[in-house]
Amino acid sequence: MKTLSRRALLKLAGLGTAAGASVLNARALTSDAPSGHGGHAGHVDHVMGPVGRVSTEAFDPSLYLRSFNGSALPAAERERFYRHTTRPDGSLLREYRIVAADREIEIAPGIFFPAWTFNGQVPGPTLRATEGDRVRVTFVNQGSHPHTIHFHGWHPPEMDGALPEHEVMPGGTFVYEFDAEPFGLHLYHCHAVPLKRHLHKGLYGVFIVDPKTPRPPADEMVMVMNGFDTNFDADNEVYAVNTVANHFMHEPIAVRVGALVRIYLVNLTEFDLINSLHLHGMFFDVFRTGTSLSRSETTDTVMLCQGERAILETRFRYPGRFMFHAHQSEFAELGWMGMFRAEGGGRDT
Ligand SMILES: [Cu+2]
Repeated sequence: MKTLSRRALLKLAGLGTAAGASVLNARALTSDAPSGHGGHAGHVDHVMGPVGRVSTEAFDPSLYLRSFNGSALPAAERERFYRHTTRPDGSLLREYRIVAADREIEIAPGIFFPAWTFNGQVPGPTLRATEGDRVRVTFVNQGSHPHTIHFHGWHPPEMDGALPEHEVMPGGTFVYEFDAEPFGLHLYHCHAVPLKRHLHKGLYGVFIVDPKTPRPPADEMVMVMNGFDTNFDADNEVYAVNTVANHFMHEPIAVRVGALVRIYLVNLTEFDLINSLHLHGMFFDVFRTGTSLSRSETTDTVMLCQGERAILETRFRYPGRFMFHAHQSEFAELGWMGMFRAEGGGRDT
């Protein structure tokens, strides 16, 4: 692919977000992009409207959204990844198999990124346990570089996956084992050096620890805010929630009016100091890091630092379409934008 600066991509992406359609046009990245001459004097070169779609065969952000412990996988595939057994005290032993592998992924129409993945996907699968469960993760490194898994949460130092002696060489295996605590919304990621490279290449995922007394039933979903540095200049050219730019503009998230919606929001964007989520037409309760059952604040925009996360809860009051996006306009224009579609409770649109 032609080398592409962030500014050039921003220019080519089509800056008209008023129509709710930001664009990442693969054709515009090549030298035969439309020139923008004639009748458009003074305008930057750009093409308006969504062009092309990313294949969801290898990774479907909509399936990832509501997949916990591989619940969206075919049974046989899920068995290879996850199983649990009950322990004498009633808690569970949860066993996972996570494999690091190099894989090219499509992040916007025609834009491929040479990712490093956990189980072939970015983000890696969402792990979910209840406080007090035992977690055992067999990590296999089939990638081309040394990797680790560093979990956020309580664990002994030898399980931290962060020191040079913790690195698992290509072809190697390591078993991480610890008790799931505290309850909250956590993450896991590779901690090999250089850290920012290993992180932004895609080696990260979400780790949810539920309180022993569960949160109220809700329509639950995971959103990982991420970005991709396609030309390796330590600056992101593509932003998304759940990896594929603008995916949820094309495939709005269906929710029910009046139902409790719970979003597990994690910021795994590298190179930018902060990221944010803004939801149109409504407010939500924020539970920062998910470590308390009392809300931290009620707002319509939450800002998270790198590695920071928050549980968001809300109920849609009106049927119809509601946009959500980074409130950093540049991120939104480069792919971090999506839509809810609320149905029921009155007039559907
Ligand atoms: Cu790594």
